[in-house]
Amino acid sequence: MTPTITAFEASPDRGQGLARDTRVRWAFEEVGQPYDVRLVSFKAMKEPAHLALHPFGQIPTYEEGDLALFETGSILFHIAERHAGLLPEDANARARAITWMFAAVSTVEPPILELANARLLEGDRPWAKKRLPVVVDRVRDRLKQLSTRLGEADWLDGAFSAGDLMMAHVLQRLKPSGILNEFPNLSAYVARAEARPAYKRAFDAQLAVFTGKPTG
Ligand code: GTB
Repeated sequence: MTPTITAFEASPDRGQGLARDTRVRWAFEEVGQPYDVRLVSFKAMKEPAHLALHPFGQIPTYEEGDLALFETGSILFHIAERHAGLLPEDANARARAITWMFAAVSTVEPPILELANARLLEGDRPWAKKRLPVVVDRVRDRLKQLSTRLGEADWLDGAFSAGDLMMAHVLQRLKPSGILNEFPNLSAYVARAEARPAYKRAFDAQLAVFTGKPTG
């Protein structure tokens, strides 16, 4: 059965690939699993039919038969568990790759989101100018730690895994800020991830929603 995911009908990033359906599309492309997409408006995301799938009224969701999932961490894990290509066979290496998936969403993504919110949602608050450097420093600290761990390696733990997919997509959100460029090994890491054919297919598919032009 072909899984169906949801994505923004009109993504605020205008097809830059920053919305989280991109990471799910990318995972499908890495493992060669075809998928369908149902586009939803901001209004529909808050209505009962969508809330039944996603209690927080967000995208993406994942449906396959009578299984419905939300949260990209869980969706990626589900895809990676059921198909070869995103998690190593060796049990310990697999556990470490899963650890990087968690690290991406629970340790690296939060300060990056805080920065996005500080800039986009709170920029006009009276305290915004004072707070921003604190938030930027928090992101920098986290990137410094990640950069040290990655070192000169191509990927976080051996071969490319779901952990790298998640981490690279999380880091992409920083590109407009310029902070990523302060860490050349991390920008090279993201560029390496973006050069993967599977990423390109996923990116083109989400861009096609914005341009209205079919891919392929
Ligand atoms: N933790 C959840 C997950 O990983 O699945 C978070 C899901 C989430 O934040 N979804 C966002 C959403 O539905 C879209 S991706 N937001 C609508 C709402 O909450 O009402 C976040 C996103 C949105 C826009 C941009 N952008 O424009 O650059 C980037 C990322």
